[in-house]
Amino acid sequence: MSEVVHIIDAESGNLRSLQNAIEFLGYETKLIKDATDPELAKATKLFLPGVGSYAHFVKLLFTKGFEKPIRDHIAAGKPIMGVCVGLQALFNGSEESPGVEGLKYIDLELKKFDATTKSVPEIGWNTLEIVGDQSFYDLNPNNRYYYVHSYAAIVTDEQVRTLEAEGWELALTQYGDERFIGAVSRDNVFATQFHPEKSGIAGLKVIKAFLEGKKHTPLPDVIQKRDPSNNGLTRRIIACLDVRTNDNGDLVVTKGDQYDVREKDEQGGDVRNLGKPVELAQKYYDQGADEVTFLNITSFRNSPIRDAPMLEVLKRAARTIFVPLTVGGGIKDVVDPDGTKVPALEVAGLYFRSGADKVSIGTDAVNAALKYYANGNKGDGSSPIETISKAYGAQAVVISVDPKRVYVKDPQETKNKTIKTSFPGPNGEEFVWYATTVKGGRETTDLGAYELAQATEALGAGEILLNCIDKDGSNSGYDLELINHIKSAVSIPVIASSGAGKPEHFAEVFEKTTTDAALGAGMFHRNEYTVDQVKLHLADVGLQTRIDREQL
Ligand code: 1PR
Repeated sequence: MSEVVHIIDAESGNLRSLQNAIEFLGYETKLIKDATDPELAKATKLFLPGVGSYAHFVKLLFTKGFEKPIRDHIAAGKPIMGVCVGLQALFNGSEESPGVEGLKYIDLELKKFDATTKSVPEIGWNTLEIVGDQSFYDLNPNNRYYYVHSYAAIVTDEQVRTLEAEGWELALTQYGDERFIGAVSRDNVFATQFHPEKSGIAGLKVIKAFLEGKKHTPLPDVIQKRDPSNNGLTRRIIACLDVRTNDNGDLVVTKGDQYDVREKDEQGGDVRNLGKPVELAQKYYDQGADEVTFLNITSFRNSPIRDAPMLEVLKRAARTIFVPLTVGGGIKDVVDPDGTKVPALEVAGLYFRSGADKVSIGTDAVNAALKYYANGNKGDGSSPIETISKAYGAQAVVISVDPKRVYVKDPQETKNKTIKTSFPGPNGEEFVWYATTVKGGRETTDLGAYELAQATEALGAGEILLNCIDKDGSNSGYDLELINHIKSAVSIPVIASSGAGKPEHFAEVFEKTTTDAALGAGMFHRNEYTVDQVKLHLADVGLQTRIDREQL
């Protein structure tokens, strides 16, 4: 019988991915939801994962009575591993939640990253530097690990020396010009700010080393020099799967031209079928995709119950794919066919519990932004962006924007922000704004994409997935003007999407814009290029990417 590993479940977020990673390594997992569960005292190896806001998580630990059993576990010398906000809980407190005290094992406060020079949250793959002459728990400074957070234990040299003197082993991570604790350990306590369960094989090795009690490992013979470009993050490549039911009722990956996913009439007019969602997702993970996104493109017609196949897709994909998974389509308040109201927070919860790390909101984000402006540039707390972000953290809420170019002769013709375009309109118009659309491009609104991005950031979104209907499926490269336009609107990360047709287009978007990630769909589905070919090309032109060379 396999050994059971216990995970504290303060009900603050998705633990499915961590369970999947531990189970993939051959262990059984048991979630502990109740601090009085006798199994908790008997647990040998304990995980303390946390996502979302610091106050939310730490308060749950205290109110649900987990503080004492955690302290008893640590005092008994039994191994415990904190992940993300689980690491943060070991500190005194956080600037995020003034007055909320942490477990105070590490005498330091967490601070917010400076968003004036870089995107915040930090979302992406960063390295770490081990302080001292040996590594701990298989952390490898040549590997990349997945981070997603706005607050961190930002440290000075002096604080590092003090913590070392107190017996803490440290691995430090640099994001832009700020350096923070990426991993920390002392005696039986170990914690990582990054998500090992979302860091490919490199991350699984860290979990494995913890579970096997393999504390100290030699550092690699050669430690690659850190490349400070792009604030230390690799160029993030995302594979996107537009999923829908075809005319035979099967769930397929499809791909449109400017959002039209049906073959031409003379070819039968069927929904284009490019493969099975889980198989393709696995293929792209194996090829080195840094993230996989599933968009249920006709979800606005369905109820969450009838969306069950998408939940199943996620559950299956999350079992063997250890990079972040995003799911979009139908994240909104819905009414089931039997009349039951299901709030968006619950719909999102279904996806998180099935293994999604982020949800992406399209149509309903436009509704929320319109309401925000009508309400004097304020949210009222009721939009799905606000409710999901409050419960699961801003990093879990992606806004999927489906914009279309609108040409004008004079910026005065619209209340939306325009740009002077290098590609004038059909009548020589020199200015353009981007109209947002809803319901998969079927309806166009008079809200600009720039305005949508700003409103949704203010409401608590953590990332923008920036599509472009004019470019979708065109293989002609990204709309660089649109990407720069939206990047100038927000400080949250932006994912460039629509138009990628060859590896050179990825290089172009990273070189000519400050996009935080680039997404491709059709060129991968049609087997024209693989994700690793894109990464090889980026490496050739001097853009760093993540390559997971580890083996378990
Ligand atoms: O409005 O919250 O229910 O979400 C619906 C989601 O489905 C939105 O994220 C919306 O972008 C997406 N969607 C709806 N209809 C379509 C369609 O194609 N008919 N697809 C659609 C969006 C855009 C990208 C695509 C890139 C890259 N597809 O996901 O993968 O454009 O393509 P390329 O690299 O081949 O050019 P809601």
